[in-house]
Amino acid sequence: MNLSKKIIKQHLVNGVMEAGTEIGLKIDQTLTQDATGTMAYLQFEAMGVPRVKTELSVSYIDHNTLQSGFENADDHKFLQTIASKYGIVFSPAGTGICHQVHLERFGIPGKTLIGSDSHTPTGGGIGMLSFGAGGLDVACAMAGQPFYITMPKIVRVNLIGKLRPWVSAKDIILELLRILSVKGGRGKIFEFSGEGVKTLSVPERATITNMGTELGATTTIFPSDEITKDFLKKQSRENVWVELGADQDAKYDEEMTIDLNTLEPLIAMPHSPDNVKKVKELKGIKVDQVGIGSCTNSSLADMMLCAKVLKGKKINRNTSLVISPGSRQVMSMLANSGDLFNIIDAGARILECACGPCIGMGQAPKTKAVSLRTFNRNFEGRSGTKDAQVYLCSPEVALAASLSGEISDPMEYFSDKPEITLPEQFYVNDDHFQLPMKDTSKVEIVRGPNIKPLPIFEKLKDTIKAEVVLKVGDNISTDHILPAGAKILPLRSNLPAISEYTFASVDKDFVSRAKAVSSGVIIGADNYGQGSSREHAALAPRYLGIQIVLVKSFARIHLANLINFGIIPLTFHNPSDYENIKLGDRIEFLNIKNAIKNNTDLTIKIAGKNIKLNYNFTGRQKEIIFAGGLLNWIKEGVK
Ligand code: MIC
Ligand code: SF4
Repeated sequence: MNLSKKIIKQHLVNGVMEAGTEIGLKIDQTLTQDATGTMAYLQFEAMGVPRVKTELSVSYIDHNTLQSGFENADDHKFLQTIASKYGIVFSPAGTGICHQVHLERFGIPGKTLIGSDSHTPTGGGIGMLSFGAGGLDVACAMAGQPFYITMPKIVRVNLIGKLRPWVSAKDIILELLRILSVKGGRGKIFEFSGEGVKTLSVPERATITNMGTELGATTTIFPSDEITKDFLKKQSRENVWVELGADQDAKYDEEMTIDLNTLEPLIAMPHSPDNVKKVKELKGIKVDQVGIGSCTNSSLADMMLCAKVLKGKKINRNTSLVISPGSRQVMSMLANSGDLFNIIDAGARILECACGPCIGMGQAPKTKAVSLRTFNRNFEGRSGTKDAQVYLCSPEVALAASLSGEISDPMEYFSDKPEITLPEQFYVNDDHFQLPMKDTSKVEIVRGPNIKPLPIFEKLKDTIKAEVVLKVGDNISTDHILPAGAKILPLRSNLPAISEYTFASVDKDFVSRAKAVSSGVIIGADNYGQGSSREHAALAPRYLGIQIVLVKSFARIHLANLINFGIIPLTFHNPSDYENIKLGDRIEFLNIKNAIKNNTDLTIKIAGKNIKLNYNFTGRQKEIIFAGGLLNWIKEGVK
């Protein structure tokens, strides 16, 4: 058996391990972050469960830390108090980015983890089976419910050889993105094996599993071996280590091989993580801004590389370099070793240990700027500047650009690569975490005025008469559907306010158009809803009256979120019918409820032409859709 199936088997509470069918998994750990957490905890509260039923649940504050108004700090207080009330570990602002901190302090090989953040698969770096999910699914897991997914195909990624100096783990995942594209991983778990695995440290593995999300993968995982043991030992957590891996004769649904010896520095061009080129092909492009950090590349090893490379040098006068260490542990160790001095002295700007510029919370580049970032997403406008040209690359490539002021191949630009020797023991100070209390009866949950109650949605009607209020193309990300950034992110707890920004960067008239009709349909193409796990990208459209999203194909987490909020996700039976529908078309979905109930054909008529639609819902999903969403379904006591 392969490793993924071993862990799935141990946690399987519903279904069978047959690719394409629905399975329910017992979830051991959950994590939330503040931008999705407020909604997740409001939903958990509405379930009336007195205390979380997981082995561990952690609430991180890492996204909204700018505090440009009262909203963020109010949310932080709410999250702190609701964590105390329900037995959740609270990680306050400044402690670090959820995925980095979870890997350092909480993750356990062989356990299951779901997080209300799409990059939760970072945990696969230590052999955890971890999934990104909508906040409501995380709330359900905290209430002891299984987590439902479609049983994925398991792909073996055989790593052979060893990376050359100045080529990094980031280049491995960029190579996979180049080969497979942002939709190539859908419905699949990527399980790494082969002799090359032994050459990669845990932070390097975590860079790969983190960005497996960009493939659209269900998750990604590495075995738990001696290298994992050493990582956990350095974190004084050797006691949670177990050896885990695939059997010698393990079977996989698909296999692919990456030869590390032949890889060279790669870079993803604007505006998609799969728009990958060799760095040397883009040599000489002037660079205005460099960002090093995010949950992809902010480990101590990444930061030590920055310090060693920058020591005694000055960054280019026309290039701004911003660095955000991933956690307080990393920051403290950099301060203690003197490495922080080398980074600051070279001219870098040090940011808080948080998501920061990765989600447009500050550091928006100048007009038409070229910005090189070690982050994981470069969707148009995500940086805060619509016409900025954002590239994704390794810290090695980012450092070369910050010194030379232009895109440079680190293999040519630098000479010998400095040796990075990690300390035997990492500095551990868990006092920053607020641990759950036994008696929570006196805890008052504090709710600021930005925290609005959950909306109540109607049950599904028999027939839906709706109008097409938006038609979009391929690879629409949740950043398109509901942008983040310094202005909009603080409104995550306030659905009426945040819904005003739905599709703001795609079509500024969308909101008024959607409000003007009583029920709306969105037409999309391939991989609709890729990217983040933010359930607001389903909640806000539903709040604005969207009842159906009809596309060529969906991304996994967004599809689950649509169902959770009672929007019916449908696909074209014949993808070319996408061309036959236009904005303003009125569509009647006759007896849709009955059709779905009885699994009968669903057709609509547009301009005299019959268009056949596909759907594939499990019994559970049907009931959720009929109830008008998961929360209604739970309240109805169906489950
Ligand atoms: C992201 O990287 O897009 C985010 C911001 O972390 C999101 C979560 C969110 O929108 O709050 C994610 O990846 O799920
Ligand atoms: Fe934060 Fe960026 Fe990671 Fe999302 S991708 S969790 S915004 S650092």
